[in-house]
Amino acid sequence: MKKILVTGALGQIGTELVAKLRQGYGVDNVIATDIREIDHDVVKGGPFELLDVTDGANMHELASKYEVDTIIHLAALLSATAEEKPLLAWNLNMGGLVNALEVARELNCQFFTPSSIGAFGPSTPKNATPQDTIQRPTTMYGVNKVSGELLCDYYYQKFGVETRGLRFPGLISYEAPPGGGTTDYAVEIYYEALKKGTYESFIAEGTYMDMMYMPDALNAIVQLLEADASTLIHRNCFNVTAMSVAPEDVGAEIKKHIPQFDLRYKVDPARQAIAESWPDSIDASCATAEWGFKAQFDLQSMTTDMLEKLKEKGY
Ligand code: AKB
Repeated sequence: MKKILVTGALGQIGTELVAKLRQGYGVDNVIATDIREIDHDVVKGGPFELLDVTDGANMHELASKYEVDTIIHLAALLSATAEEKPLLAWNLNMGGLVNALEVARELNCQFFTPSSIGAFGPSTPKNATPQDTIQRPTTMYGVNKVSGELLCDYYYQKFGVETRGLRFPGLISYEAPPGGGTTDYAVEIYYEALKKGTYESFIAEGTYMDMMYMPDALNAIVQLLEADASTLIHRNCFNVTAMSVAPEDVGAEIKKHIPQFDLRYKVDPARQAIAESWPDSIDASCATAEWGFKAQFDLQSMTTDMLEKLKEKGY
């Protein structure tokens, strides 16, 4: 039986992952932690502790107290915020990661942390970006992600920590909003389409990036954590994706449900520059071959579900 500590549990991924893990492994076996406490199921529906991930001693104390055997480390600043506050991003993203890896080493825990398409840069092949390729990102977030991938490799090779990870594309979801990411337009567009019938995209027309619907992301995390180690050639940074889309593709799909929907553009140069440094589409065939990754949702089925779920929430 797994006993799992999750950091950043109130973020976009954590909010839904904690619910899924509690359902699968039992409420008392999932310890949610975050730097803030709010009135939410993640806090009220099972064990919850306040944790600043830059405080390694407190992380160790909590992991020992609950006798966890798995750490899922999600707390991090996303790309656009990291670019605005690079020093904070380095300290939080790298400091938090090394603390979490140290706790995993000391307590012999399995370990998961997400990497990102942000780990690629302008010199990376733009289309069908391979699993193993050039990684010279030009953003602080990308520097953090490549360093994180290498650090996880190091903890596995040097100390035998069972580290695993995925390079996530933009994640689209309706439970908790993302914050400070470059791909956030692809979430905001659904909310605004229902609220106002119009959306002003901060990413330019024709800019392709990979995306995935949250249920596929959550399944991928659980599937990779449960994968037989002997099948894994790669370990910490599997490319995973469900679709490669530009804003107008998402807009056109929304229009099928809301014909009057009007998509406009007010490009944010900072986020546009980040988007242009990332691949247009990545190749996830190693994840498929090594542990059976397969996304269920494409743009069409995701859009139908997103709009339905948001309407149920009153949008
Ligand atoms: C971001 O836009 O920063 C994230 C990511 C792709 O890692 N959603």
